[in-house]
Amino acid sequence: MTQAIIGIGGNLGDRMTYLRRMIRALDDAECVRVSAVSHAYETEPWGVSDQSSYYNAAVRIETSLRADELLEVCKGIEEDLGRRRTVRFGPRTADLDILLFGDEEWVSERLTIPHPRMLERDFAVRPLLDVVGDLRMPDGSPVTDERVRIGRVLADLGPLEDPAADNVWVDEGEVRFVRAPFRSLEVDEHEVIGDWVAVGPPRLERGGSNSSTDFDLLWLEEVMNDAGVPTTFYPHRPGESLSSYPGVPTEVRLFVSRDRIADAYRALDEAVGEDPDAV
Ligand code: PH2
Ligand code: MG
Ligand code: MG
Repeated sequence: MTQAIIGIGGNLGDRMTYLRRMIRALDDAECVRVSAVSHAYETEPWGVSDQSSYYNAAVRIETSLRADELLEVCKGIEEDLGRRRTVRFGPRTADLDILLFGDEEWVSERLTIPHPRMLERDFAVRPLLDVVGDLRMPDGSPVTDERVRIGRVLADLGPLEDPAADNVWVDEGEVRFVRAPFRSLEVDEHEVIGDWVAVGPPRLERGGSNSSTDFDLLWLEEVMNDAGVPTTFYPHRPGESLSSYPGVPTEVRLFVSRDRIADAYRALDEAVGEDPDAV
């Protein structure tokens, strides 16, 4: 596992929503887990002067990917979030830059880590210091805001939802996301295969396969199997994509035999018990 810091930002559309989507998309990516999120900052646009102010933040992740693989994940998210324009330093909805990747240094045509000009940029350094207080560059020198001179912070917009901090993701007042340990089981009657029916956390928003959901379902599988309730994944176990097109996500579902649903509820009750963290 490598700890990496990704600077995120944008200055088109609903900037706060784009920050949230970027964080969510990172946490949803395979082999990536968000472990801390900075405040959101409004920052002075730098580069092309005739553009509106940016919202910037930093995300700390833990990942088993290599840096060049992580770059592809970031590019994919930018594309999914509608980034089309390629004006250098110009306006954009979603920009994800790998600032630091463990203590690794990378220099290639596509990727330079640490991000070469990050220490000059208030919009990179300020959020970065939120997520890692005592941070060092690969050469051992500390990250400080002493050298910042461009892209100044105009406003501290306060904390963003942190998917690592809570097992409930509240998005614009709505509970969107529930993480293990969870105490209520949703039986999805729309997902039935023979005598099997799909179960999962009471997640209100269903989407493509994602690492957090995979994590939740693997946890649930363990709870069920420990209690002797058989389960099966369909179309494949989390992480074992059968697709020959890695970019095409498949939604992984966990199934329980219909005649064991009562046992499934009981198993979950017993497993979670008085766990104060369970939701
Ligand atoms: N990104 C740019 C160009 N200029 N200015 C601010 N304030 N924040 C940014 O993230 C930013 C920028 C190109 O990536
Ligand atoms: Mg950038
Ligand atoms: Mg970029």
